[in-house]
Amino acid sequence: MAPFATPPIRPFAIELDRSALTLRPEGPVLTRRLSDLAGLFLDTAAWRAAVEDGDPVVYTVSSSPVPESPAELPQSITTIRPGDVGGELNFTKGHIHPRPEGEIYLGLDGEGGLLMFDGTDHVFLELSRDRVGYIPPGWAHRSINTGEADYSFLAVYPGGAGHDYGWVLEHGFGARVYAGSAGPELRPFGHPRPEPAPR
Ligand code: S6P
Ligand code: ZN
Repeated sequence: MAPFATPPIRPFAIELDRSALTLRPEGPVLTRRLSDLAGLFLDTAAWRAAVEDGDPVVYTVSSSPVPESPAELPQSITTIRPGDVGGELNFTKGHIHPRPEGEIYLGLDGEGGLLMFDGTDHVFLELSRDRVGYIPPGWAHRSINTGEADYSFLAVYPGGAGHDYGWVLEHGFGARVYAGSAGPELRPFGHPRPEPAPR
């Protein structure tokens, strides 16, 4: 058998609860509030006002117990609440895998999509229920709730890929997604960077 960085876990079944949008057995659950998304929305004044006005939860990430270790394939369900900051629709922080490895998303519920950026080109994939999005190695990825209810998707990713959030603060995503009068509107930039958030 190949050597493992951590002892391999035994085979087991994972139940995807379609109504609770959780995985069972459940591993760590992460909650991200608006204050955790400092420096990411373009309208810094609107972001600060919303943080001071209750700092709402923007998304949760509920994982199975498969560890983030090399050679494992962890999974998680992300649920993004609906809403916007200065018109920019709620999103996940977004990251790039420092070890360039691919990832699979499966849309579960609600309306939303996947914005990807390789430092030059950006691609937006609408990813509603039962659509599978493929994130190739080397592409930063962020999910966006474009609807009026919660948006959920399943992610399956290489456990040794890692998550670099600083790259996104530095490079952005090449585009932002806004609430438009006729639905979500993708606005590519050259846009100004948001002011750095106060520490
Ligand atoms: C992990 C995968 C997802 C995200 C989750 C939250 O590689 O892409 O599980 O971690 O959607 O997004 P973020 O950008 O805050 O990690
Ligand atoms: Zn990822």
